[in-house]
Amino acid sequence: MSEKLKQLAMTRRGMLGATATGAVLASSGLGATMMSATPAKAATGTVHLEPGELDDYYGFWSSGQTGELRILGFPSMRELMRVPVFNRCSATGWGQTNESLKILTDGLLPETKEFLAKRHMKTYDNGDLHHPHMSFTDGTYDGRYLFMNDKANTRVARVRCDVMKCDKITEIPNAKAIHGLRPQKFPRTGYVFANGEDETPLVNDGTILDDPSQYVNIFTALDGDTMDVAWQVIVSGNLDNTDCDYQGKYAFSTSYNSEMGMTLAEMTENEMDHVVIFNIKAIEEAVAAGKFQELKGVPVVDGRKEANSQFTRYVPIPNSPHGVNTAPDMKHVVVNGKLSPTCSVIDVTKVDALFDSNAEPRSCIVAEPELGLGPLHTAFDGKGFAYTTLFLDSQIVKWDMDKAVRAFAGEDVDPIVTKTDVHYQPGHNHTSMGETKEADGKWLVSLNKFSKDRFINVGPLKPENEQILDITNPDMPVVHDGPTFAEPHDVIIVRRDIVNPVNVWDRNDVTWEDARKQAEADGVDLDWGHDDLIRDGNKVRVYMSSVAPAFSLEKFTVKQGDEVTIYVTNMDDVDDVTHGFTLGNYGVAMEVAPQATASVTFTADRPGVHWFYCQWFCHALHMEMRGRMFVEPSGA
Ligand code: CUK
Ligand code: CUA
Repeated sequence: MSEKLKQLAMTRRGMLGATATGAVLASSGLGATMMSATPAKAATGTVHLEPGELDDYYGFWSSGQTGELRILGFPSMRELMRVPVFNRCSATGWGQTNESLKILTDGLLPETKEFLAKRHMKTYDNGDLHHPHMSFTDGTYDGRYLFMNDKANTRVARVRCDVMKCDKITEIPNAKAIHGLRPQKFPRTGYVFANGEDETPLVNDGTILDDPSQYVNIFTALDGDTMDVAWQVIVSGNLDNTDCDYQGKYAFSTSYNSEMGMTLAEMTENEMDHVVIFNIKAIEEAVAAGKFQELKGVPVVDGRKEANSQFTRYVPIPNSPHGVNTAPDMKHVVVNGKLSPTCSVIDVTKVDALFDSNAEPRSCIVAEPELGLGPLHTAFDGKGFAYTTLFLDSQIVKWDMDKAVRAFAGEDVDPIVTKTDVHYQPGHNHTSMGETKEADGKWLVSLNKFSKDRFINVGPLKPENEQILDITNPDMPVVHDGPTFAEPHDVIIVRRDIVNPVNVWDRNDVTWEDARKQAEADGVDLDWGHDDLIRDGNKVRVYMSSVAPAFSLEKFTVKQGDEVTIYVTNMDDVDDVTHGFTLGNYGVAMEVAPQATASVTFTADRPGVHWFYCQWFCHALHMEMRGRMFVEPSGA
């Protein structure tokens, strides 16, 4: 074993050891005192809201392997809504209704559709959603869309902020495992940048298997307006996290596997990995000039090191960097070292020279403060301070960016301001408005991977723990613990005046365009009360409207084996009067929000009397909001 590898093995053991020790301490009841090395700090800011009070911020949370987006009121941390995206949702029928299936299937690659069809599946029903980010205009959130990745099945999704529903999902061709994702900040989004994390052959059809020398990684830019892939770049090394500048010129991606290793030892071999800088204008020019190869309908350019192109530059960064975060000063980009105790700070004004005069790649690095063990992600307060999560140390470290730059230039100053213990092992952290030029320096939330002893025991699978730190207080105290289910990686905290969802759907919404067209063809006007059954061979279309507390149809009859589509339109034009449609013992359920139309298709292969009911408590007579489907046995 090389010296380097031994050190790494030590580090890894240290990492796992910390966890195991914590668990043992927790079970002995000593965890809290033992793990909190520093005395408790006095809290000033309050996250507590009186009943009826509203939060100042929206928190948009990822949910990792749960596959959904979550909306929390912030700083109260009250969970307000779950927005199903890559997952299947029992409450809303996401993944079952025709409207959601269209969104979940339209953007799949033909080969994926074929693969799923063989498994009798229409779409994937899992996802791994790490990074939710809002669209930008001129360097700050604009309240139009949220974009998010699916690492599990290589997709990017968009959620409309007017109705808080997913409206587009695109499977990314050529790449594998979309991980890091950020929207362009300037002039607007614009592009959504997405990293492929896992290395595979460029044409991954089985002709190349265990030959990593022929593997590549792909950086993708989607058009945030259409959700089509605009272009892709082949890179050297893999890609982890990404961010971009405030000038609209460059995007930055970390690589923890510059080695292109396949085993842990190989992946962690080099002292230095890198950040890839993408030159957006150079890539756009090449694409416009037709200088690309087309692969699965997408323009792909070669930005690998050996290609010596103007598309990319590779800046060496110590040891398996992870997060990359652009500061609200619109000048500095912080690259978090992970296995190195440092963060490397890029000055974006020094990046031009890398491309224009082939300046030495590390000449854009203006600071590299040593912060502690396991720096993963950095957040900002807009006042010149940065806040980095230290995974191994279980701390948030506050540091002064200007002092870090001066120290790097040789001045004898210490950039570290203070450290606060968090519980335990933080991954991402985020500050209020912190990834925009309007960072307000009020709150920081730390997303901790382990909760151990912080909550009453719920068995071997523990929640994670999310803590809020008051960063207006120089002591940076923890003012809130909040458990959360698997497994938020990231969050954004958005001022509430930026987000303005509607209360009821617009009847003309595009979501149920297909239903509207079919109804028109069937002579049914969905915008007025209706109760129609259209038979079309063995296809039956049942149209009903709902007004609390009744469906317009009390009963309808189909034949065994019919393909039945139920369309339900909620005619209630009132805030918060959502109805539902659940068909008993048919595995059918869907949400029908005010003024919405939803539909579901199934085969009526179970004869008999089957009750349907509204599953959203909508009225004093909600229980009575039900009806019967008669299925005549075939041959009857
Ligand atoms: S990654 Cu999870 S802790 Cu997927 Cu943003 Cu860093
Ligand atoms: Cu309608 Cu319950």
